[in-house]
Amino acid sequence: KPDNVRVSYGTAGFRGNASGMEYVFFRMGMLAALRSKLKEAAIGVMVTASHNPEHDNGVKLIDPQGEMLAQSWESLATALANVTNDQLIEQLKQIIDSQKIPLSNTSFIKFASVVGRANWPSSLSLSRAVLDGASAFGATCHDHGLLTTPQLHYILACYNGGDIKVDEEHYYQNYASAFKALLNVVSLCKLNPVTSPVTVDCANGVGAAKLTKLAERIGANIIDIVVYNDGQSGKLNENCGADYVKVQQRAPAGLNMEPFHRYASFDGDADRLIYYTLDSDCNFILLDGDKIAALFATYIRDNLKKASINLRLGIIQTAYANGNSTNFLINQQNIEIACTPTGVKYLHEKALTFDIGVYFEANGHGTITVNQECKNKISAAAFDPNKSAEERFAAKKLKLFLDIINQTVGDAMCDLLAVEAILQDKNWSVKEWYRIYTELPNRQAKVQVADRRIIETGDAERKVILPSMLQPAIDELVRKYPSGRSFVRPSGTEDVVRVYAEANTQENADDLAQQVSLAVYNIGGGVGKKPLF
Ligand code: NG1
Ligand code: ZN
Repeated sequence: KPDNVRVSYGTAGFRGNASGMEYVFFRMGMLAALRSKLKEAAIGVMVTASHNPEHDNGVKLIDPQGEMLAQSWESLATALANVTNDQLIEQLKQIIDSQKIPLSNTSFIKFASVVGRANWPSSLSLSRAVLDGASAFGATCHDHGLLTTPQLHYILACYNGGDIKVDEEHYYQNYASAFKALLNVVSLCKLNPVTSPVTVDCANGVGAAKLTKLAERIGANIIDIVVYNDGQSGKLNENCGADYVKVQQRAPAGLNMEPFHRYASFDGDADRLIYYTLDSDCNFILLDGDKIAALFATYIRDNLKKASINLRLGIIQTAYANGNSTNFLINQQNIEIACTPTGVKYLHEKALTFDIGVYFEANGHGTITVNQECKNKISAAAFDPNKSAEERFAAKKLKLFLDIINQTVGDAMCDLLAVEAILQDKNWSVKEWYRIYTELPNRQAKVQVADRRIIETGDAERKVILPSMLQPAIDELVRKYPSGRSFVRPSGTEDVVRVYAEANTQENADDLAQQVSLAVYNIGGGVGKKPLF
C-alpha cells in the first residue's frame, strides 16, 4: 500500500486509477471471505469501473440476496483498505472480533469482472489480487469470468436462494422467456406490432457480447437489436455509453441517427440504460432514467387499476430527477414520490418500503422492487374466477411484466426488454413516449476544490449546509431564472463537486450552472482554473 493514499468505499465500492490499486482489491478479497463466513452464504465480488474511463477500475462486494454491501460494512471496508501493511493483521483481527465472525466457517466467493481483454493488463492483475485475498482466508472462489454487474447480482441471489447451478445461460433463458411470454400475451390483441429495430450503444463494454446472446435467445423475429460500440475498435466508455450521452446530451460519437428511431446506451458494466432519438427537426431527444421510471410506473399503475388490485406504488427519485418529471408524476399521474440522496443503495432501500417501488437515477440506473406477497396477489388475480376477463388480463400482463425485471439491481438489459415490451403493448413509438412530459432544460457541471468534504448537504442533497454562505448564494442565483432550480454536492466517485441546474431555457440552465459553479469555486475553496463554459 502506498503511503499517504486514502480511499473510501463510496456509492459504488472502491474506484480510481487502476495502477497501484492491487492492495485494495487484495484486501476486498479477504473482506469478502470474512463476510461469507459471517453470513454463511456466498458473497459476490465484482471488478468494474462502471461508466468511468478505461484507465480506472473498481471493486465492489455484493451481499447474499444480490443486494449492495450492507452500509455498516462499508466503513469496515474503508478502514481495511486504508491501514498500512504493518497494521493489516491487527485490523483484520478487529473486524473478526467486532463482528463475531466464526473463522471456522467455510467461505464462498462468486467473482466476475467486466474487462478481461489482454490489452488491459490492470484488469488481470486486479482480479488475481481479489482471488489471492479470498484464498488467504481459505475461501472457495467461483470465477465467472466476464459478466455484466447485474448478471452477477442475479446469479448470486439465485445461488444463495438454493439454485446452485444457476449460471449466465440461466439468466438469458429466464429473461428471454419472460419477455417472450409477455409479448405473446400482448401481441394477440394487437393490430399493428412495432417491429422497428432498437440500436444499442454498449459503450464498448461487456454488455455488447451479453446483449447479443440475450437477443439470440429471444429470436430476431421477436426483437431486432442492433449492437453498436461492441468493443472491437473503440475504448470503453470513451465518447459513448450512458453517462456520456446523458451528461453531454448528445449521441455517441459516430452514430448516424434517423428521426424517431429508437437508440439506447448502456454503461460499461451494463447497469445503466438511457434511450434517445431525433425529432423531425433532428433535435436530439433524451429519454433518461426519469422517463423510463415514468413509463414503468404509469404502466404498472394502469394495470393495477384495470385489474382492480389495490397496492401502494411509489417512485423513488434523487435531486437529479428533472423537475418536470416530478411534476408529471405527482400532479398529473397522482403517483407517490420519494426523494433520497444519490446512490442506488438509498433508492433501493426506500423502494422496499412500498408494495411496488420503481426507482431510477436520472442517469439510467434503476429497477423495480415488489414484495413477494404482492407478487403472489397479482399472480392470484390473474386466475381469480371472481374477476372479469379484463381484470384477469391486466393482472396477467402485470405479472409477466414484473418477471422481466431484475429486482436485485438496475439492469440495462432487463430494463431495455421492459421498455420494449411496454412500447409494444401500448403500440407506441418513441414519439408517444417522449411526449408524456417535456423536460426542463438542464445542465450538469463539475468544480475542482481543494477538499470536497468541506461541503455538507441536507434534505436529500437538495440544500448545502456547509459552508454556510453557499446555500444563500445559490438561492439568490436561482431566483433570477424562471423555473430555476440548482443544487451542488460532493461526488462520491470522483474528486469533484457536482453542480446541477435547470431552468426554462437551455441558455438559462447553462447560465445558472455557470454562476453556481463560480459560487462553489469562490466559497468552497476552488482550485485550478475558474470554471467557465
Ligand atoms: P457521484 O460521483 O457520487 O455523483 C455517480 C452518479 C450516481 C451513481 C454513482 C455510482 C450522477 C450525478 N452520479 O455518483 O448517480 O450512479 O456514480 O456509479 O450520475
Ligand atoms: Zn455501471
